[in-house]
Amino acid sequence: MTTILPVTNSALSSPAPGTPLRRQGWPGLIEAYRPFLPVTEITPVVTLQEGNTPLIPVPAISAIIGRDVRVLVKYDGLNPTGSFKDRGMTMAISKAKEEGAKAVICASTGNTSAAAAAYARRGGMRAFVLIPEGYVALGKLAQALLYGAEVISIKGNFDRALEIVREMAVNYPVTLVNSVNPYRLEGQKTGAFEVVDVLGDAPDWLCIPVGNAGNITAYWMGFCQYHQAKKCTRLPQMMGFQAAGAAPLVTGEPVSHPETLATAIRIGNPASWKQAIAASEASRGGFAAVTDAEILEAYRLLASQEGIFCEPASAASVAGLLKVKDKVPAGATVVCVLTGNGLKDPDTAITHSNNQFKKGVEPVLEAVASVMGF
Ligand code: AN7
Repeated sequence: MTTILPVTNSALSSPAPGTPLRRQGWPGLIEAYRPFLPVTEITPVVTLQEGNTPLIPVPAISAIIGRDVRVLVKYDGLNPTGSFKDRGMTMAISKAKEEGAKAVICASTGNTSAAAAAYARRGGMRAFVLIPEGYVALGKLAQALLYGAEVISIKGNFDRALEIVREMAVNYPVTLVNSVNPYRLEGQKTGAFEVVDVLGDAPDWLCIPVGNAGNITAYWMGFCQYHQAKKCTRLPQMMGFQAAGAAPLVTGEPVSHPETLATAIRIGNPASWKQAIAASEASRGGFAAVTDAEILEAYRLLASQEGIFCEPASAASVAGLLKVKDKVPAGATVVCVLTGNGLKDPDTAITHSNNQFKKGVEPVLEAVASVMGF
């Protein structure tokens, strides 16, 4: 006979970091990291149990770098809506609800819109999303629509969309949930906490794709806060990578017409520009640009050699690491953040897979065996 144990509140409290039970009892990142977050007992927590994503060793990439460098990827594409934006959105939407908001708005290259839509609807709010027409990957648009967002596409790029929603939030009863909303970064900093909780300390390098520069800012906040709390003994060097056609932090100038196949980071004037520079300087890190060809190379490598499907923008972190691999200290531990799931952008995968499937084969055993080469 099976004994059914009563469900207790302990299943909802923060599990001890690093224990095997972590995943099983995971309550979402607000409950898991409550002491580090600006929430109170009256904050209505809107959660989809985001966070606690795997930190996966990538031996093929480590081997390319050599010199005993250990590379792991923080696979944040396994969050509920398929990107790291869920970390920020659980906080932003919970706080918006606490403040009585009825509607939220964001500009987005796609992932923010999907996360805002999911969390806002779950929290009982309207979600308005402004997207650049023709430059949002299909999966992201599908999500925003199905979650029930009110989607508006503009004949302009992300930077223009962000200007518009910032003004909208000043003039109309809608709460802005782009990363200029400080609660977004508070939620996103938990990515750094999780990396430290699993590794037992901060890595030597943290490689991260940079678009609007919110996430690099948030990770740095997280590492610094954990360092102050003595959860880690050191701080990582923050290495930010941008697409070559949208690399204002590398060139030092806003880009008025950003272009890259990695549409998630097709951003020319990052909102958190100053904070990102500060993080890079304080950590003795840096910024570099990677071409679309280099992004695609890393994207295919991750999938075909490691079994990890991320979206092109996410692969910029690995492309960047490979580009500057000779600068990695021997024996270093490097974490690359894979911000979004590859399923977000099936078009790019199919167009750039370098692989073909055999079409139109007769439905008989011999014909199938023959195309298999037997
Ligand atoms: C997969 O969704 O800006 O430097 O509107 O979707 O914090 O902007 C997305 C950005 C990296 C860059 N990887 O992060 C949006 C949006 C993926 C992304 C970034 C984004 P930030």
